[in-house]
Amino acid sequence: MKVDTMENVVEKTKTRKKTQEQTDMEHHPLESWLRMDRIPHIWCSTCGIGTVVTCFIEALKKTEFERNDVCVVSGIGCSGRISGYIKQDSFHTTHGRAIPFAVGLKLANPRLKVIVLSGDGDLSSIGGNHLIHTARRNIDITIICINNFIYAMTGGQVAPTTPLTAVATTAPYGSYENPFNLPGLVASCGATYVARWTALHVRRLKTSMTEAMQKKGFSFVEVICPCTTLYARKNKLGSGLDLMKFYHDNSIISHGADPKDVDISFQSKIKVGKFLDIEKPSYLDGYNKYMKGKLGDKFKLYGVEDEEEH
Ligand SMILES: Cc1ncc(C[n+]2csc(CCOP(=O)(O)OP(=O)(O)O)c2C)c(N)n1
Ligand code: SF4
Ligand SMILES: [Mg+2]
Repeated sequence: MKVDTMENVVEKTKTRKKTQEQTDMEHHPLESWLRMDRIPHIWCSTCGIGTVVTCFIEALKKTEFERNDVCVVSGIGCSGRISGYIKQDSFHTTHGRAIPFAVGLKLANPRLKVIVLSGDGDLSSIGGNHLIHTARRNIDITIICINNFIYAMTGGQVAPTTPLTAVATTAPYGSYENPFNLPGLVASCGATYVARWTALHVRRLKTSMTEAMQKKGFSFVEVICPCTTLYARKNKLGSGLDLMKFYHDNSIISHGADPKDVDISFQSKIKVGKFLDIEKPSYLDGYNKYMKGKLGDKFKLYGVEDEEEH
């Protein structure tokens, strides 16, 4: 039998190691959660949306939900593309209609965990009415709102979230409209969980996403996210790295802050944190309790697996 020399053994080990490294590099660590046939994605280099996707998948992995029970819904926009890349039951709906679509899914099959991932324009402009009424009804869905302060996909127009004086394609001298404070809006309408982070706060963002998904009722996580190609360029804010540095230097962790006090002004301090985490009956809890009270035994509880629990 031929015995390998020491040099041969070292060489073979090196080759084996290299092959393993190459294989690792060829495989994305979240491959089983992504529709790899759609990669490369459309997002610009240094856009923050990819970070949100990674955080979301990591957060979802931490929950107890069966993958078959999780649905992801998006509207239209750069952020809205998320539903196309995540390998879950997912729906890329029409502009502004992600929430009603999600509500329909949830009410038709209350066993599902329904999560909306979409943009600030989609959710608070054309979809604003759905946002406030779904929060008011405390419907048991989770919303992750990617706020890049503009309509990015269509060229950087002013949005209901554009800070006063920030420049957009439709506001070349700066915006003179008062923007929404989204955490304040949804909290005042009836949300049960409200948090805000930036795309820099990956660890905290993941934790909030997991908490939001596990919360019963309407939960909302806002992610302040760099749009380098349009918002940063129009406002001369530098590169994606500069924006991350800005978030680092200007975010103030303010757990428990009153959501009505967390407005964002142009390039000033950003309050981040978990602002609200309360218990109250969800829409279906309220429906079941009310109707049971009215109809007694004639009423069959809806969406409750074990009637005895109620
Ligand atoms: C009914 C309708 N109106 C307008 C549009 C054009 N449109 C597509 S995406 C978009 C804005 C998206 O902004 P946002 O939700 O903030 O997503 P972003 O691209 O910033 O991630 C608009 C106005 C459309 N597709 N459908
Ligand atoms: S235009 Fe802005 S939001 Fe859209 S992919 Fe590029 S950087 Fe991201
Ligand atoms: Mg946007």
